[in-house]
Order: sequence, then structure tokens, then C-alpha cells
Amino acid sequence: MHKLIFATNNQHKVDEIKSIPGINYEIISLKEAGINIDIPEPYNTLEENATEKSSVIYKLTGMDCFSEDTGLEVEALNGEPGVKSSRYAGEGKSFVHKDSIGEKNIEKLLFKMQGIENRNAQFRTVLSLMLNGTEYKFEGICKGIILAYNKGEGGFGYDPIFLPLGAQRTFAEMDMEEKNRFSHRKKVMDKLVDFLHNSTEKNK
Ligand code: ITT
Repeated sequence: MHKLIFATNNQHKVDEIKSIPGINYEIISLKEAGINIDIPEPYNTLEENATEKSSVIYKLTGMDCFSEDTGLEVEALNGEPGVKSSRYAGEGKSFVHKDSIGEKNIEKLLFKMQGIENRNAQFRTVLSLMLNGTEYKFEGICKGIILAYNKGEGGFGYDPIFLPLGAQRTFAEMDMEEKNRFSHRKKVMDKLVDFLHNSTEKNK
């Protein structure tokens, strides 16, 4: 099976993507590839950071790979925390919402949104694929609203305060299969899978 490195250090992202059925590629995390680096996200856009992450891993390995950068964009806050989602309340990682940084990010966001009626928000994921040395980009969006309090114990990041449009439960109350019915990450992966399928067919 064709191998594809997923350039992330966030195990939750890896688990979510591996839980999607029917991907005809062997997805290998950085950890599984034996690569232990903290890839910088130096830019002010999800697009540039996604490119940075996949390019770093491509240069290091020469292998086909992809990365994604995700932000929670809140309408009433002009798109904040956006590209700063993982470090909204300060530097550090927020892989698990139970981490103190993850909790602090949520606290800061809920504080900023006190008294704000417009709770509209979206998760936006930009995926950068490096295939045979060429980059391709894809986007996935999940719209929803920000609750005024945490609800649910699962997931990671901002999952406990995000209620997707059309859902009755927050992402943190869903198992992965249910989250995949709504999520930005699943939508962008569907585009990636279609693209890979079409490019494999063309090369036959
Ligand atoms: P990598 O860069 O190693 O992939 P990361 O966690 O730093 O991991 P991002 O910069 O893309 O990844 O993510 C920014 C933050 O957005 C992330 O740390 C979470 O706090 C939040 N986030 C991303 N996807 C999320 C999701 O599906 N549910 C809830 N929060 C999410």
C-alpha cells in the first residue's frame, strides 16, 4: 500500500484520520516514522503554516506526506483565535482539552465572549499534500456555535464548547465516528481521498 506521512505531533488528529474507513493509503504518523521534531508554525495564516509543516517533512524524508493546520474562527471576534488557536492563552500545546493550556484557551475564549449574542463560529482546516514533490491544497469547514460552558469529556482542544450545526451534542460528547459526520477534518480528508483516487486512476 502507498505510504503517506501525516506531519503532525497531535495524536488526536492521527486517531481521527485513521478512524476514517476506506482510505487506500497507509497513513503513518511522525511518531510511527521515527521522526521527533517540533515543526514550527511561524506564519499568520493556516495556509502558510500547513505548507511549512508538509515542506519540512518532505525535505527531511523525500516521502509523500501531508499536514494540516486548523483554526477555530469566531465571527464576533473577527476570526479569532484562528491561526492562534493552539496558543491563544499563551505558548504551549493544547492537544487534550484537559491539558492546562487547552483549558486556558477555552477559558480565555469564553471570557472574551461573555455577553456576546452572536455565537457563530467555524473550524477551518487547510491541508497541504506533497505528492511527488508538488504541493496541493484542500480546505474543510465545519460551522457551528460556541456554547457558554463546557459540555462533554471527549475529544480535544475546543471540542467541549463547540456545537456543530445540525448536531444535538458538542464534539466532546461524540465518539469519533459521530464527529466524522460533521467535522472539518473529515471533510478535508474526503477531498484528499478523492484527489488521490483520481490521480492514481490517471497514472494507471
Ligand atoms: P500539529 O501542528 O502538530 O498538527 P496542533 O495541535 O498544533 O498539531 P493545529 O495548529 O492545527 O495543530 O491546531 C490548533 C489548535 O486548534 C489545536 O491545538 C486545538 O486546540 C484546536 N483544534 C484543532 N482541531 C480541533 C478539533 O477538531 N477540535 C477541537 N479543537 C481543535
